[in-house]
Parts: sequence; structure tokens; C-alpha cells
Amino acid sequence: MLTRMTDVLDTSSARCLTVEAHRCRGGAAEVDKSSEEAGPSDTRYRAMYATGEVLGQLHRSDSMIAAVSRAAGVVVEPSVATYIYYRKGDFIALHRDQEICKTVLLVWLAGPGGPLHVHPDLSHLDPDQLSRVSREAGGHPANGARHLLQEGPLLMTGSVVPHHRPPHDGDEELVMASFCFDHRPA
Ligand SMILES: O=C(O)CCC(=O)C(=O)O
Ligand SMILES: [Fe+2]
Repeated sequence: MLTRMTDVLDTSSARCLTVEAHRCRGGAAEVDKSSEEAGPSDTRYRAMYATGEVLGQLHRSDSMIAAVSRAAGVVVEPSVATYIYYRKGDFIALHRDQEICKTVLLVWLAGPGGPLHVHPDLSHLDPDQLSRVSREAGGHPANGARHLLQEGPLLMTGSVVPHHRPPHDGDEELVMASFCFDHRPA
């Protein structure tokens, strides 16, 4: 499942998130797993991450849970939400999200969006096969579907569909928010 959720954020919520993301930038923590020494099945990535009150409240709001549940076709439960800041060269190699991100909502907030590459064609691979494909392609296989987050919040089955973001180009940071949801057992 991959869909645009054009109505999930009103203008004022989007503005509040952007303001908070900029305010939290100073306290954001770098996570650098770009090293070749990471294990063969570890996802390679590097970016800055932060959380925030507004982000958390929105993530847990009834309206967000209802909208995402409706779009996903299952009842979702908020798990983790983060602001992500991509500086020049920051990236995330081909991966599937952790299980608590069965459904993930990715929201562009500021800066050049760059494409997120999504690979439904690789969904059937097991973890070892996926790592091999990733390694052989230097983390960024071609032929994925390219999605620009500026075109609207993207909802997808993050723990199912492999995806990656090539090294961020340009000096201006990309600022975005990621909202992960687990699925409530039926
Ligand atoms: O960069 C993005 O748009 C998505 C980030 C991502 O896939 C992740 O943090 O798991
Ligand atoms: Fe991801």
C-alpha cells in the first residue's frame, strides 16, 4: 500500500510542525551507520533525528489515528515519530522499516525534497536477499518508483515495501517528519 494523504495535515498543523522541527534542530542527534563495518544485514544510513511535543501530540491525536486507519484499511496505533534532517550527503540505504512501522506516514516540512525511492518489486525478498541486493547496488538500486514528499504526505507499508533515499544533494537541509504506526491485532 502506497498512497498520498493530501488531507491528513491542515495548513496550521503543518506550520506548527515545521516551526517545532526548526526549534528542535539544535538538539537533534546524529545517527551515523554509514560505516562499512556495520553488519552485512544492517541498514546503512546517516542523518540527524529529533522528537518534539507537537510531533508527539499530532501522532497520538484521534484525528490522525482515524485518518491513517481509514487510508490503511486497518486500525493503527502510533509507535514512534521523529523529525529527520538530511544534510548534504546524508542518506538511507535500501531497507524495510522495523515491525512497529507497519504503516508509516512521511511528511515533507522544508528544504529540497529529493526523491524517496520505493521498491514494491523487491517486497518478496527475504532479509538476506534484500541485503545482498542492497550491497550489490551500493545501497541504492535503480528502477524504484521515485516519490517527492513535497507533493504531499506519503503513506506506505514501511515494514513491507523496501525503500531508500540516495545521498542528499545540495547545501540546504531536507527537514521531514516520520510517523510510524503499528497495527492493532484484530
Ligand atoms: O527519507 C525518507 O523519506 C524516509 C526515511 C526512512 O525510510 C526511514 O527513516 O526509515
Ligand atoms: Fe524507512
